[in-house]
Parts: sequence; C-alpha cells; structure tokens
Amino acid sequence: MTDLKGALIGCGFFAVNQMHGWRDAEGARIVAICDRDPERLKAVGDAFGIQRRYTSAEDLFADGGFDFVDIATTVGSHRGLVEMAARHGVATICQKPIAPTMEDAKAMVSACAKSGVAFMVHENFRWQSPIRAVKAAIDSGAIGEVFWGRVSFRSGYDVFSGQPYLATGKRFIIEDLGIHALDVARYIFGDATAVTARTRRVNPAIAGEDVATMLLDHDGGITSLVDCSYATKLPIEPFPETLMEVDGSKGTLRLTQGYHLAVHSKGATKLTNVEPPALSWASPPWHNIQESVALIQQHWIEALRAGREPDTSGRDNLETFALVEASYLSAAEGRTVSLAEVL
Ligand code: NAD
Ligand code: 89Y
Repeated sequence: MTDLKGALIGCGFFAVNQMHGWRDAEGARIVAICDRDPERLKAVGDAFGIQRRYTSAEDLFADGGFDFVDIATTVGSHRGLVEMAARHGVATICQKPIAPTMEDAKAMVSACAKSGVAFMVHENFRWQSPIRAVKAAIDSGAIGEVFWGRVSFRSGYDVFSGQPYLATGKRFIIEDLGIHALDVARYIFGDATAVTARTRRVNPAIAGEDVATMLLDHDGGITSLVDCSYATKLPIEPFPETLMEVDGSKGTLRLTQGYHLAVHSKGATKLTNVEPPALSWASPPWHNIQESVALIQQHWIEALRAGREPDTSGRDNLETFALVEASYLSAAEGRTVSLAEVL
C-alpha cells in the first residue's frame, strides 16, 4: 500500500516531535511544510529533508498534492487553517487546544463534517502508555466497579523557556495542560455532566492561572478530581508525568511518580513499571509525551485508511473542550457548571 502524503503547518517548538513521529510512522510521510517564519521553515526543512516549503498556507493548499494536513500552530490560527483545509477537501489533524472559544471549535467541526473530511485533534496524553496501562487494568476487572478517581499533574518545570507564549495569555494551565488531564479523565471515567473548579495564579511573572483544581461528576456516577499545577516545587521534579488514583469496589489502582503502577486487588498488590520507551529521537523527560505523539499519529493513519472516526476526533474533542470552558466559568463564578451550559 502506498504511503499517505501529509503536509505540516507550523514548524515551531512542538512540531519537531511531530516531524520525528511522521518520519518513523508506517504508512505516511510528510511531503511539504509551511511556516510563516522563514527561519523556522528552513530549520525543520533542512533537519528532515523536506524540499517543498511554504511561508503561506494558502499557497500550500493551492499547490496540493497531499492527503492530510497536520496543523501544529498555536491556538489563534487553528480555526482559519482548519476551515482552509476543509475548503480544499483535505483531512486534518489540529493541535490542542482545538480553539480559543466553543463557537470556533464547533465551526471547525461543522466545516470538516460539511466537506466530508476526517478531523482529529492531536490530544495525545490519553495515548501515553502509562495511561493505556491504567485503562487496561480497569478494563480487566481487577479493581471492580470504579467509583472514584484522580488525575493529577503537579510540577515546577519551566515550560515558559520553550513555550514563551504560555506566560502571556489570560488563560494558562487549564487551556494548555489541564485540557490533557481533563481528556484523560473522560477517557478513563467517561463523559462528565458537571464541573466545579477553583484556580489560582502563584507565579507573579505570568498572566494566567498556574494552579487549577476541578471536581467532575461523570455520567456513570463516578466522581473524579483533576488537579494541575506549574507552581509545585517537589524534591524530584515529575514533569511531564500524569499521576492517577482510582478506587473500585474490589480494589485500588495507583499510578505514582517514576511510572510505577500498583494494582491492589483480592488482598494482593501487583507492581508494574510502565515507563514508556525512549524512542531514538527522544529527549527525556519529554519521552513520555514524545512516545504518545508517535502513537496518536499511527492511530490517525489507521483510522484514515479504514475510513473510521479517530478516537480524538473534533466531534469527540468538543466534550473535552467543554470541560475547559466549564472549568473557567465555574472558577470565575464560584459555582458548579453543567456541561450542557457550554456545549
Ligand atoms: P510555537 O509558537 O513554537 O510554533 C508555532 C509555529 O507556527 C511558529 O513557528 C509560527 O511561526 C507558526 N505559525 C503560526 N501561525 C501560522 C500560520 N497561520 N501559517 C503558518 N505558520 C504559522 O508553538 P508550539 O509550542 O510549537 O505549540 C504549537 C501547538 O502545539 C500549540 O497549540 C500547543 O498547545 C501545542 N502543544 C502540544 C503539545 C502536546 O503534547 N500535545 C505540547 C506542546 C505544545
Ligand atoms: O503545551 C503543553 C502540552 O500540551 O504538554 C506539555 C506542554 O508542553 C507544557 O504544558
């Protein structure tokens, strides 16, 4: 079977991981790249040997010659670029967060649906192998019926040096990182119906909130706590590990720092090391995230070939983005917000 051909827009900080992932992927390759910054375009083009280079997305789509586009720009450009791809009938992947507002996010999903093109949000944390291991342990029935859970990401890592824009936005941790933890909560515990959130800014040098705590009511009656912080200085820095606690009717599960998974059931505890492999191009401590980039890309290739909706399709991601919107609204108004209010 011939490889799917892809184009990547946005050759910045994170796109390098995506380019590595595509280089290793089976069944797809990147044939063209685009960035409005000529220096970034050259750096990525030279590093990955891509000859077709564009500083304008319009020109890229006008020339065509690819089956899908991978949009790795920051949030402000997502809607315009996804709608452009839909107009050209090109299947689309877009980085998280899908959009700055729910109105934009819905318009993007609708544009792709109207054009009949596949649309996936690059929501990769649920593809991390430790998170997959948690899901597999729950699905095995070992801890029985789940009634409570926690998804926790607490760190003091300096994310601002690599991603300076994170320090300047009115919104920070929920939109940037909490969005992943909220998606993991949906993936593990099911869709949520309501959120109660509290936020706080500890670091005076940034504009947005760097601490958030969210209480979720899930459809099936599970209660979960999703908490994230970039103001937490621990003796051993855990970035970028997502930790989990799950209580079930027959046992418990704990994913603790250092990628240790403990499943306690029937009076015995099974300990497993679920550290993801460091791929050849990995740069620890990012290897956890980097592996999930490769896995979500492989999922996209399989879904596109099979004509199946990807797990983190735009449609699915509206539910995750609704949790972001509901969390900000809840924190601003000091009340519980029903997801129906923001969807
Ligand atoms: P960045 O600012 O380093 O890179 C973005 C690039 O896009 C820049 O080079 C910019 O010139 C280019 N660009 C912007 N608008 C464009 C347009 N209209 N046409 C062509 N080029 C354009 O940003 P980043 O840190 O690489 O983040 C990109 C996205 O990736 C963000 O949405 C961020 O949230 C996301 N991200 C995801 C993960 C993850 O694990 N999924 C991790 C980090 C960042
Ligand atoms: O942008 C963020 C993401 O998606 O994963 C980690 C990150 O790079 C910094 O919070």
